[in-house]
Amino acid sequence: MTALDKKIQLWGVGTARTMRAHWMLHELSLPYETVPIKARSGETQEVSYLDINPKGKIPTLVHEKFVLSEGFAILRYLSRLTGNPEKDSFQLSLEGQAIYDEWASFILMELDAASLYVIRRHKDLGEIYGGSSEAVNSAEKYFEKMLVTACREIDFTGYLWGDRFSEIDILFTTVLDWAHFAGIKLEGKLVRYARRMHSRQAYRLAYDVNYA
Ligand SMILES: N[C@@H](CCC(=O)N[C@@H](CS)C(=O)NCC(=O)O)C(=O)O
Repeated sequence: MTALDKKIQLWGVGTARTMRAHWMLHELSLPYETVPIKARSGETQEVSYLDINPKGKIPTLVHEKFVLSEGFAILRYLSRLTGNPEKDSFQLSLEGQAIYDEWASFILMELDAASLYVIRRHKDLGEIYGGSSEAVNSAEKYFEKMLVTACREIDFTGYLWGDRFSEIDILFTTVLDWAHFAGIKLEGKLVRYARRMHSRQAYRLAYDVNYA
């Protein structure tokens, strides 16, 4: 039995962060079981789930006995497990891998954690984390500034990193989707890039599972 024959289970649906793992599994055509628990439904705090992921967060991947949380770690694990999506020579180079790390850090830290998640915490989840229009306004401005600055030189007619589709496109597209959902207006070239990513079959299949 190879690692690829072992059962894969993915816990969590309903958010941009869970979408990342579903999308990757579909890109890789890996059969898996979805356990459709949702954020703030109480399901993430049930003892049976906390036994699997004590952080009480989704997504969590269970690959037979191996348990992994953090969406980006899940994407990296699945990529290493399968050797896909295949990388081009730039993507395999030292500089290419450094640029990968740069994009991943930027998307996860600046666009996700420091901007969109701040907006979510202090707007929709204000009852839990404290509502604050000041925090929301400043996070929106920060998001736009970071996005414009990072994207100024890029035409977005290809993939975000190198010449092949990668985990970076999954991170970036899900952040753009989240921003759109949060009411942030995106530049035309970003909208066109996101539409192209949305037309991938794996995106559509994952979307149906994640947002069913
Ligand atoms: N750093 C984690 C964050 C995961 C996270 O915060 N997930 C939220 C949903 S987007 C969650 O599980 N919330 C649980 C709850 O509030 O019940 C990742 O990127 O996977």
